Amino acid sequence: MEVLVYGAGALGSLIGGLLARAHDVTLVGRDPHMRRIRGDGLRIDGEIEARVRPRALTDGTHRGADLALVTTKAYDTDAAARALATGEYDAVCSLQNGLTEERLVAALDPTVLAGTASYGALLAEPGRVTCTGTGEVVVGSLAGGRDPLAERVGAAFDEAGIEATVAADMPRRRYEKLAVNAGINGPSALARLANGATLDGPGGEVAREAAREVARVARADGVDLGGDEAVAAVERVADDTAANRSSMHEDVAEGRRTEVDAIYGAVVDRADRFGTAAPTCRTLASLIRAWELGEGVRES
Ligand code: KPL
Repeated sequence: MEVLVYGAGALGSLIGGLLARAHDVTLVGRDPHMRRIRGDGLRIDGEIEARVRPRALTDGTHRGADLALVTTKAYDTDAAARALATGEYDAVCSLQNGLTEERLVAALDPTVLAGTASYGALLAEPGRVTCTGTGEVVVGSLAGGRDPLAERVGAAFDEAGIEATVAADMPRRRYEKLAVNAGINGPSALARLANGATLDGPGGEVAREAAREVARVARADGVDLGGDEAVAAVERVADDTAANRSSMHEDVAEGRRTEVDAIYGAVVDRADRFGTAAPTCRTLASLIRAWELGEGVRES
């Protein structure tokens, strides 16, 4: 299968590099990462030299592929959609944080699938990726139910030795992942704590309450996700990734823009639309946006 990974930072490069064991993979990302891959190849954990084709984001239009995986930061989704619209794809699958798929659907013709990848990845230096946690990939139809394209994408991951689940209950899983991100990312970034310590300390109640609010929004949206289930998912992921920093913690530590809009903004917008209360997520959204404004990485 021909696969294009759009937004190949740490996670996209890791997934793309692993997929290259069985598929023809093009990575689209930023220099100097792409330049180094062009010169010396992509190394995963210092060992595997993955056979991928690197392209810089600025290299122009894309011819297309069987599958496009979107792994950009959530705030780059519209730019990703504009770039992907110049090529032809059978399917586009998001592996991003936050509820980004609707933006891809609005801008693209091909079927958009939802996905999650519970791998940990770090860009040790340009061209060098470290896998900090092996997980699984889940793909499925945005509307839920069985989808032949999702089955094809799942089989492509399997062929490359990546454990993949093709889920018929993707709407519930998307909200569960949103609950995990809402529970862990904001509190860990504001308290500058690793994921495990965030849940164990005073921020733990904020994290659990944020997850309960996401579950309430999910139910208002017709998706069956219980508050206790959402809290259990947050606790499980915090436990599995106890020593890691969340992506929002990393962003704040590096003085970068965060994914606040695609995570807390999405919860608050939906809560307003469905008439549900989400005071904890609203407060977290305000605090993180205030930090971004103060840092000069946000315009308004
Ligand atoms: O997705 C994550 C992130 O850091 O963005 C995890 C580790 C699951 C925490 O929410």
